[in-house]
Amino acid sequence: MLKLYHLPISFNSRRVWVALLEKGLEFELIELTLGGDQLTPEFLALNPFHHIPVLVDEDFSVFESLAILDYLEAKYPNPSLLPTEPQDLAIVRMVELVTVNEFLPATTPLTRKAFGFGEISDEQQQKSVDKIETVLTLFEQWLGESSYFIGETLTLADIVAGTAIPLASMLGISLDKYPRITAWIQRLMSRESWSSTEPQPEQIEEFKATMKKMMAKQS
Ligand SMILES: N[C@@H](CCC(=O)N[C@@H](CS)C(=O)NCC(=O)O)C(=O)O
Repeated sequence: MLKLYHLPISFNSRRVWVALLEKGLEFELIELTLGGDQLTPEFLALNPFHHIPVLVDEDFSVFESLAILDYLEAKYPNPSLLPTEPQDLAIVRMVELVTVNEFLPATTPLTRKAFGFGEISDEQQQKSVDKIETVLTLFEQWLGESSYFIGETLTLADIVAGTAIPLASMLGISLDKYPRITAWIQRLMSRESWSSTEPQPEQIEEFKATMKKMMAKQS
């Protein structure tokens, strides 16, 4: 059976978890705390960079969440989560990469501040907010009048962006200016794959405590 090494509050692993559910696959979840259990020889053999998620499929293991999503799509193509039309495929890839390379890094300083892990300057705060607003403006435009990024079909674009974008409002960035994104988030949250993988407040608190302990050890 497929095995997913993950942490429920990780955006990087939740996108894989949602894809497994959307594909209706059977899998086992192996939860790490990231409080040091990612540094064991057993886990380092799966990913020398000690990152979750890792997917193990019999004797083959994959790390890097976007590579895992591609593997799942190629190996278990039904239901399909990737379009074949060239422009649609380009949009899916752009949404995935803008989410991981632009949106999530811009949220990092704001998350650290919100978690009480450090202060940031007004300039840094504004830079992050501006970058997030640029992503939101683009996604609002790309969603257009459709239910999902690619018409009426859920794709990897919705999974990757839709498990990350709600963080903007949690960090105090209002989504009022983005009615299409707001409706799309509601649509996604009504899916079983989203509601059943929603991080719980106690899991967030537990993770904060683990991080605080690790930061104290490092200082
Ligand atoms: N680019 C990687 C990023 C994975 C990643 O950063 N995972 C974090 C949790 S969100 C992690 O495992 N951190 C533990 C560590 O660095 O030791 C992916 O998309 O899979």
